[in-house]
Order: sequence, then structure tokens, then C-alpha cells
Amino acid sequence: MLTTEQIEAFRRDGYLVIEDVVPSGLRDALEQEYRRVLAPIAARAAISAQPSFLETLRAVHGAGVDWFQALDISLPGTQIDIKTPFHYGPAVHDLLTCPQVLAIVQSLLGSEVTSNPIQHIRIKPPSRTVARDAPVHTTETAWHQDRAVAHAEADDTDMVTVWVAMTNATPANGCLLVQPKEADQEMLPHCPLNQTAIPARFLERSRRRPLPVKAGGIILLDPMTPHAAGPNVSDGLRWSFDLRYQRTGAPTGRAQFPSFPVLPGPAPDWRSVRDRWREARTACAAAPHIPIHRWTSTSPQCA
Ligand SMILES: O=C(O)CCC(=O)C(=O)O
Ligand SMILES: [Fe+2]
Repeated sequence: MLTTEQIEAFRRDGYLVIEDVVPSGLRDALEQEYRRVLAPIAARAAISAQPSFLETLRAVHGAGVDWFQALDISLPGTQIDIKTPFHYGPAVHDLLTCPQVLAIVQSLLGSEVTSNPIQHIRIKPPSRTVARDAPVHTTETAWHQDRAVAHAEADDTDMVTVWVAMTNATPANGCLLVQPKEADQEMLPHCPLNQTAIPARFLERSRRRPLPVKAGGIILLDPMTPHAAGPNVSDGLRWSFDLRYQRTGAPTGRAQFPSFPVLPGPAPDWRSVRDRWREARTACAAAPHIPIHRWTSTSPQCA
């Protein structure tokens, strides 16, 4: 549950930082689950398991192995084939349906809430070790509004982003940066370069602020709030998830991917959600590629 003051601050500024939301037991379960997902990837590269998931991942990353898509919840925005990996397991499902998260989401969206399929794991190794063409969820994040990375059919969908810190997020390791939402905040132009980015001239640099948060804390974002994440100039890996929730029944903005109701409960079993991601993969692999957003690099605003 959010307090009236928190709801007012979120409606005004378009973001809210809340510490201590995701219980440590659930974070431990996620770490164990991702250890299991990473184990065969490490084994194929002849890398032995390290004491923790992130240490093993550091070794896998250091060996130049491709690791991101096999860990992500969602299928990618690029061409999908029948073998494109993704990860949907019981701990991920428990995060998506975490009662502490859903109580907060309910304060903003009401009692009929759906898990939106635009949801990712993000793990950012130190930026100096990440190739320029690495998956975008492993690098610094360009300025954007989340509304802009869904299809226009969802422009009126009441939606909220829940960004979950799995490690402490700090200015040094690339915590989120926001430009607080304005009362009449409009959709800003986005240009698809290697990321979908708002050109700098449409942003107000002096208004931006970093949002550090400790592991287990969350950040709520309104879909119109411009935000980004800086490079990871620390020596550690920055780990987060970004989840999205919306009112049930409205377009998700990624109709090709599965959504499912989380409130009122009970949510479906995790296996049925995983199976729906598998079915979506089969369908996407057989069909022409569906772009994940509406922007073109040839628009005059991108010049
Ligand atoms: O964590 C990041 O780098 C960016 C996250 C983001 O854009 C989001 O949660 O919507
Ligand atoms: Fe975002």
C-alpha cells in the first residue's frame, strides 16, 4: 500500500523510490534460479561455477560468451526464431506476483491488474568490459519514455513500471536517472539508433536527477516520465528487473507477447505463463518480424 503522500508525489513527479519492498528470501530464490539457468552456459564455456550467480556471470562475460537473452524474461525485439532462448521460472513468476509489489501497484491501478509482457532482467557489467553492440539491457540506457517503447494502441493504457534493484544501484554503477514528469508531459520524439532515444535537445539537462536505491527497493515510473541509466563505472555488476503492470483489459502494446492477470488473484501457475511465452515464440518465428515500437530514424526530429 502507498500512503496518500506517496501517491500524490508519484502523480506529480512521475516517479517514486521505495526501499525494502522485495523480501530477501525472494531475492535469494531468484539468485538460485539464475545460477541454474547460467550453469549450462558456463559449462559449455568450460567455466566452473563460482560462489554466486554474479561471480559466475562475471566469468562468463569475461570469456566473451553471449549470455543475455538466455536470462531475459521477454523474447527480444529483434527477429525471433524457434530456438531464441528466454527464461521464465518459478522465482521470476514469484517476483511478478510478489504480494508486496502488487499491494503498491494496486494503490495506483486499482484491483484488476495485469502483468504486461514488457519486462526484462538487466545486468550491467562494468561498461569498459561491454562491447558497443552488446544487448541494450547490458549497457547504459538512453533517455526514453516507456510509453514510447510500446505500440501506439497502448497509449491510453493505465500502466506503471516497477524497477526492482537486485544489487544496490548507485550513481557509479548506473542507477536510474529521471527528468521529473511535467503536469502536461507530452510524448517526446524518439529516434531508433542502437537504442530508442530522445534527442538531447528535447531534454532539460538541469532537471535530471539520479535515483539511487538499495537492493530490495523499487522505483515506480509513470510511462511518460523521461528516464535513462548512466554507464557502470564501478567494478561490480548492476542487476535489476523492470516489470510493468496495467489495468486488465486494455491493450498491452506488445500484443504478440503474453500478459496475464495478477489481481485479483490467484495468478495462473508459472508453467502456464512459460508455455504461453513458448507459444508466442513459435508464432513469432513463423510470422514476419513485428517491430517493437513506432519510430523511424528518417523522421525530421532525428536529423
Ligand atoms: O535499468 C535501466 O537501465 C533502464 C530501465 C528502464 O528503462 C525501465 O525500467 O523502464
Ligand atoms: Fe524505461
